[in-house]
Amino acid sequence: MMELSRREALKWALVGGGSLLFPWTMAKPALAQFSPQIPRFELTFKIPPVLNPVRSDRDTDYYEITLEKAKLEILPGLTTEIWGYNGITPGPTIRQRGGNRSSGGKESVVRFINKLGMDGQGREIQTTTHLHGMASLPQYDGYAEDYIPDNFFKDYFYPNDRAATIWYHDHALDLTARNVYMGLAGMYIVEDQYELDLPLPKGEYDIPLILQDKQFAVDGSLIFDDLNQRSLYGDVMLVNGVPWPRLPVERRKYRFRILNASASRNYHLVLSRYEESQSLGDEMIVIGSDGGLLSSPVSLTSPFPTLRVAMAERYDIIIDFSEYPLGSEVYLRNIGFTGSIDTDMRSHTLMRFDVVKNASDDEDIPSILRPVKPIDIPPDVTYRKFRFERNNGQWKINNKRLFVKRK
Ligand SMILES: [Cu+2]
Repeated sequence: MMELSRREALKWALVGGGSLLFPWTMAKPALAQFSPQIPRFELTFKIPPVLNPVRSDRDTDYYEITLEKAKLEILPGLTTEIWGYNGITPGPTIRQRGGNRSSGGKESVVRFINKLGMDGQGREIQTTTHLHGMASLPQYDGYAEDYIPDNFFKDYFYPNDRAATIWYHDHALDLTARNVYMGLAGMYIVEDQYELDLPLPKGEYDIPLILQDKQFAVDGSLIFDDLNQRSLYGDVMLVNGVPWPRLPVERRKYRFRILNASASRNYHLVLSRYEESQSLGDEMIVIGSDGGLLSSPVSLTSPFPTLRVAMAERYDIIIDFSEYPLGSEVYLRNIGFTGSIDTDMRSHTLMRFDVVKNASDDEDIPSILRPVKPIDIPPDVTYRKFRFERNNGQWKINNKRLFVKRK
């Protein structure tokens, strides 16, 4: 496609009735406005605060999180209402000691208190919490209709038996996309003794990167328009809730825990020394995925392959900034389909790392991270086939529709 400036694109869209230049997912309503424009790579990178337990006993840590609305300054000078865990988005990070009980692993109980109240249409905001990646018992899994009523709480019990980067988010029937988009998402990190003993970057060098895209109205409010459950692509890229942040880094290794908490957007991530194009030889080393540490690290060196991160997926990566001279600017770019209404590539670049300080580390990424036992598949195993699709506006599995009785 031709490269068009924002203004030209708008003009052409008006001429073409909004249908010529844009894929069908970008229907007319989304074209009505772009988010307020802000300069990129100026806002300070933020790390969601780590939540302390309200109490602990020998086997269990107990946490409390309140779901509430808040008004935040996300775009400079504007106020945005969000629905957040403890009034922030992303919510606080839970960093939980897990794994074997014999080596210090603990269970956790998280009390989620619903103080969200009503949505813009005057309906009670229904919510339930799913801890995505935890093998929770059914009663703590956050089924889509297992609501926490307004002004009630629910205690969720988590075994923490596998070390991994996982996340908690709203899971309400039909409204998950909206509720997560409004802010109900947070990271939950399970660590065990085995992983803590490995020479991987820790503490301030172990950083979450929660990726989201959103669309804002001129007054700063969030626009949620999923085009009747088809898709939603924003034109503002946020990392840990901050649009296009810049992170000053030292010349050493960092571990980043990447979570795609976007509604529809897939990422094909690469590092680049250029803001709007690829440089060669920039390396990300993948050490973990949804299930925790990989058996061995995998090096991804630009331009290909890229790190593909689908919605809700997590990847843990190492970036060694000692590969870059002091003063370098390194961009985290998404070279995949941007899907958004922005035609000037702004959504292709998510954040910038500024290499500002000499440093050293003695972390040597081990060639074996965690030996993974292959699964033995018994010879008499039964195979079943599930076909997921949507037709005539209905979601179906094997051509059957789940019948849901609405109140
Ligand atoms: Cu999930």
